[in-house]
Amino acid sequence: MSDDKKQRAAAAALAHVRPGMTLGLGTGSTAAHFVKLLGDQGFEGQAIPTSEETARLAEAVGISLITPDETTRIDLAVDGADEADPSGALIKGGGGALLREKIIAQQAQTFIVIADDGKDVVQLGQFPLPVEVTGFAVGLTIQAIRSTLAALGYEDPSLTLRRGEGGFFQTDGGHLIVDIALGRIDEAEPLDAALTMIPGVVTTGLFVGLTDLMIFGTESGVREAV
Ligand code: ABF
Repeated sequence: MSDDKKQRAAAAALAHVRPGMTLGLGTGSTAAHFVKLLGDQGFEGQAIPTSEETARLAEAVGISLITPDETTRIDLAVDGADEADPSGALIKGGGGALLREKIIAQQAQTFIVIADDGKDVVQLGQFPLPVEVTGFAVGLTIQAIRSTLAALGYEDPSLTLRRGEGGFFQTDGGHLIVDIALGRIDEAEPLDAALTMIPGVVTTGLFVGLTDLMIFGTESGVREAV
């Protein structure tokens, strides 16, 4: 069962936590297992949550939280993913927390990804790529995204503004998310760069060159990949 695998991956990540660390806490169900286990072991340190959802959970289990402005160092960030390829490139953002997750992952001294082994893929792209956009001129931004994708050889992919309760989904930062069904992504880094350059695009769910360790939960245990 994939939840057992997520639990195993989360438990294995605990071995990398030291007392006194400043941690980045990810978002999603796998990261939630990590947060709960951290609380259970009475973590003596401080943490920055990557979403309001994670903040609520961390507070509930007694983890001391700080804001990013209260520190100049994040020792370790632990987060989930929607897809991870052999190079450690990720698609994230299925949970809508990609902006804060990406900031924390990039700033952390060490970034560990925890996931069930179903997230371990040879090629990114089966999972629709989340792109966080501002609400202002969102139609024009979507047009610019389409043009950029066409220029990169992605023929007419479907772009969907993510829906939420009572309308369009809003991120913790008040932005919208466009999910892009690309099918396969051959060059993640240039795609991330090209999309991120578009005014109106806040960030993409492509995390390239940030992962230090991947821990996949399997039927019988965990498998690590760097
Ligand atoms: C979050 O974890 C998101 O970036 C990603 O979409 C999600 C994966 O969810 P789960 O751990 O529930 O599979 O970090």
